[in-house]
Amino acid sequence: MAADKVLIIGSNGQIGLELAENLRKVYGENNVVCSDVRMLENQIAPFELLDILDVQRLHEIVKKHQITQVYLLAALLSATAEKNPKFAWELNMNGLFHVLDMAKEGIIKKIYWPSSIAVFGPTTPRVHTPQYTIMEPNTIYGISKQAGERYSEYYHQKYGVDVRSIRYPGLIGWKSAPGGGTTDYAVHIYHEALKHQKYECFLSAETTLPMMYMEDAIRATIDLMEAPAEKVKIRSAYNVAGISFNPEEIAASIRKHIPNFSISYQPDFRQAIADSWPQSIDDTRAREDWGWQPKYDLDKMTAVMLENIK
Ligand code: NAD
Ligand code: AKB
Repeated sequence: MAADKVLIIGSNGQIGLELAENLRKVYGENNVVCSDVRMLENQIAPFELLDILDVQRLHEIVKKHQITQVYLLAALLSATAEKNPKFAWELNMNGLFHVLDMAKEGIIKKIYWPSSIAVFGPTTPRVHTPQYTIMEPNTIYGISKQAGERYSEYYHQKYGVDVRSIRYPGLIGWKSAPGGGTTDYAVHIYHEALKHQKYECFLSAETTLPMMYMEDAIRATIDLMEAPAEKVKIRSAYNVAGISFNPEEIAASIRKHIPNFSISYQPDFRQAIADSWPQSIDDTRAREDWGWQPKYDLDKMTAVMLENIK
């Protein structure tokens, strides 16, 4: 049987850069093709320039490299999407349709498409949010993720498409910069702590959100994609939990390494987005179905973040 060949779409973003590094270890360097609308100075190869809205170019690349699996990461995140809701809907939905349709036609075999805790909304129970619960997202990003989940499940049930997804919490890593989300503060804070020993946070002190260290998120993604199909019982998207904390708690964790670190608060429009999201997540189904378990807590993540950014 021929080896799996993977295409990452949106490979130069916060998740894509780390995912590419790890998928290259699993499938081999030449079997992971990166693609994005922008090229980096130190771009790893093989790489193709691709706008996911250009369906013809997508087909050309898939054919050229004989791609079997697609990881679709190109999207506008919550804060950026609120500034350009029409385009966010177009990018987040049409990108997914292009890839789902290729799988429906049998051109590709497997899809990974990330969802988000943004699928939940202000009427959702906020603590230990269950897999199945009230979902009334009130951001354009959350609405697009919820619609994407419904479409993914529909394509699986109706056409047998092997599509898999995780509702990521806010992701935190040191190798790449975040791309316009509400949880981005939890990355910026480490850089500012090391540079200036202070940080002005755009969320209030008590805003607790679900978060996860990037290494855990990448491991969850690859574990889900490698799991036997019969174990993947949820084809909308799985809840996964890592760490829940608020700005005051991450600041306290940083102070264990930088005692004079100070934090101040200037909440902006992102506060309303954060207030509509859960504080913690029940990920029982991911643990039961494909063995998910996080490895990082807040202090362990802080130590690794500070050490590496330094
Ligand atoms: P990011 O913004 O850092 O990266 C997105 C990448 O997509 C960028 O490199 C960008 O250049 C590229 N891109 C944009 N438009 C494109 C287009 N038309 N065609 C091809 N590429 C395009 O985002 P990320 O944080 O890496 O997120 C990736 C996915 O994971 C998104 O679907 C996002 O909603 C989801 N997600 C991320 C987080 C998080 O905390 N980072 C949490 C939940 C879900
Ligand atoms: C964002 O803040 O938009 C993302 C997410 C939780 O989906 N980090």
